[in-house]
Amino acid sequence: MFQREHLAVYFIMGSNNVGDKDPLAVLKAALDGGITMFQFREKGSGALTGKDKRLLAEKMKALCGQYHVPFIVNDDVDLAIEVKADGIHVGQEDASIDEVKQRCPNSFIVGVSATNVIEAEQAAKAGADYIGAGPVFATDTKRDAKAPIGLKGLQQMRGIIGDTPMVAIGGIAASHVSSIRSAGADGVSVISAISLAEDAASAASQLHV
Ligand code: TZP
Ligand code: MG
Repeated sequence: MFQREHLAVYFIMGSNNVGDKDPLAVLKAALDGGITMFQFREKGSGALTGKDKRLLAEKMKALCGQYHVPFIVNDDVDLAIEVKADGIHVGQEDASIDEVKQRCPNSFIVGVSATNVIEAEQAAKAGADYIGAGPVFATDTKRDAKAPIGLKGLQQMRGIIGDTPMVAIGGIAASHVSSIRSAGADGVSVISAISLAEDAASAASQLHV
């Protein structure tokens, strides 16, 4: 059962977010450091496809399972169903919430990205389990990221979505966590703050409030 507490420290990663490191080793360290949810986001240059992508997803899912941490797949509804993920995360250009809910098991956690209050309100009304709000700050990790919404943008989204769980994303470091929480987010989602850290376990633990 999904709870907003799962959003506290939400790690997102694909095989091209870890430099020379082994993505499974980075994920294991992040789990040891106490991440509360994980999203497999395999996209961009050099991203795995087909069987290689599926094999990595299966290994990551098994690892997350050992820690009772939900395993979410970004975008790829077929893969999410195939590997029996715990959920799916879709962006505004991906499959609609209706389609996702129709195709996936009832138990699936469905997350939706929102870059402004209109998208956030629509996602909440359509029954998203959580909203990924951002980018809050500038990021080098996502090339086509929209303009940063800042803490003010987060506050505005919280005002419009009521109780819907919301996690902040984009350029987030440990020093931002308390102000992000104060702006109404239930947690932080990060890629590089953990995936490129020298010590991923320690980086993950520092993202807790
Ligand atoms: N969506 C909005 S910003 C972003 C995504 C996937 C990238 C976040 O990466 P980082 O390294 O935590 O800024
Ligand atoms: Mg997407």
